[in-house]
Amino acid sequence: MTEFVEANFDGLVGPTHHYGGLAYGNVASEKHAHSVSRPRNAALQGIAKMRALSNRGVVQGVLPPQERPHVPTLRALGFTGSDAQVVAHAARDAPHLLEAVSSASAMWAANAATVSPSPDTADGRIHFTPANLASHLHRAMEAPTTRRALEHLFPDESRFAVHAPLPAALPDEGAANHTRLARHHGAPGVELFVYGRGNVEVPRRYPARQHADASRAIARRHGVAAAVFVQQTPAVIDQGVFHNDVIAVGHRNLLLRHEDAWQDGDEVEQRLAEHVDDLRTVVVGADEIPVDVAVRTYLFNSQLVDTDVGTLLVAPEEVRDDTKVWGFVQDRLVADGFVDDVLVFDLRQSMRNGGGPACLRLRVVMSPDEMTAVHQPALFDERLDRRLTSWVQRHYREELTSEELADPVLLDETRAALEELTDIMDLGQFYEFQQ
Ligand code: SUG
Repeated sequence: MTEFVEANFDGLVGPTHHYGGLAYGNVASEKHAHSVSRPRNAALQGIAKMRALSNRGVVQGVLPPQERPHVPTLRALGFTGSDAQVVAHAARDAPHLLEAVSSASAMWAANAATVSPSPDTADGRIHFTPANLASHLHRAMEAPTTRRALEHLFPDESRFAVHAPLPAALPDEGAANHTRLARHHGAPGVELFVYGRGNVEVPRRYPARQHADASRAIARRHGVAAAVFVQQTPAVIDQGVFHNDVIAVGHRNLLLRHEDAWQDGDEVEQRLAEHVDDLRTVVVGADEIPVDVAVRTYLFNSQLVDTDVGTLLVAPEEVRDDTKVWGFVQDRLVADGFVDDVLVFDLRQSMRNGGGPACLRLRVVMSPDEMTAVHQPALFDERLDRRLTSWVQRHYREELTSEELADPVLLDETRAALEELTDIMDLGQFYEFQQ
């Protein structure tokens, strides 16, 4: 048997990380709108997670941050003049648009794409569909660059297929609404697609982001042999579950789900078990962990990863801070043998925008052969760690306020940083400002 492994590609936090209050329905983003951010800290928190997982034998990759503020988008919105004038005019006339085009949201790599590994697909290639993220301006801007990044990192068309994002009329949020389960990584798996809209009852308070037709189109174009489609419960979306990965997480043959996550959850589980005969599930009751507590602590946004010492739960500090949730982790997950250990990280900078450990990574299950075809400078090792850490320390501001997004020096600073990053990650002339 060739040993397939699950690589985790984390989004490197960009230098303009800030709190724009841009994501309606994401309660953390709304709550922290316009508070002071700490970009350097945010990036170092992300790198610390990559380092810890890499040290435990997880194959860890890096997705580069995007060019922000994104001047081409401001030009498309009618702002004119030099790049500095474009930013100044937007700051004066439409500061909310400047906030949107300055968002470092590409850090949440779980929204970069949906990935179907080769054991699941008709042509035996790994398929990627970059998410169009059409439900929000600041996120929709990511799609073209994400596509180029994936083409750069996974260049060999005989092994990898990077598709175009879907048309914007069918909003798609990528792997955050997609889970793959299988007996082991190299076995044909079943792919679970979770949607919230598309000819179904919609939530009353908050918008549903993922369209059912988008999920179906992805499964179709990837040639996924075994796909299961499920509707997210409108009531949980109304409680702040804007992505499925806020209420369920699956890994290999283990599924952890809240009982309220999906319409007909038990039936869905049976259908999954038809494809994965040793499926193990933990169903979390609302009496054990109410949905609002799941949203506040991000328990379900933990990563489940295989390491040298078994399966780890990679959780945010907020999980340990809540006595009841921490008790659940110890009594139901560790003591019952579903996970072997728990790693806890301070990811507060990202968490305050609604991004936990699982949001920060894109999983790509690969064979050793496929792994050799990946753009190697994007793979995390001690050298990349040292170079990225020093790069962040030299280029990132300690603090950033919404008003400071208008600072013309910030544009030059971020460009200088990204210029150096293209060298560190061997990305060529990757960014639009370099063309
Ligand atoms: O799309 N937050 C992101 C968080 C994404 C989390 N990803 C996953 N669950 N996989 C979002 O809501 C907030 C940005 C701001 O307000 O500045 C934001 O976009």
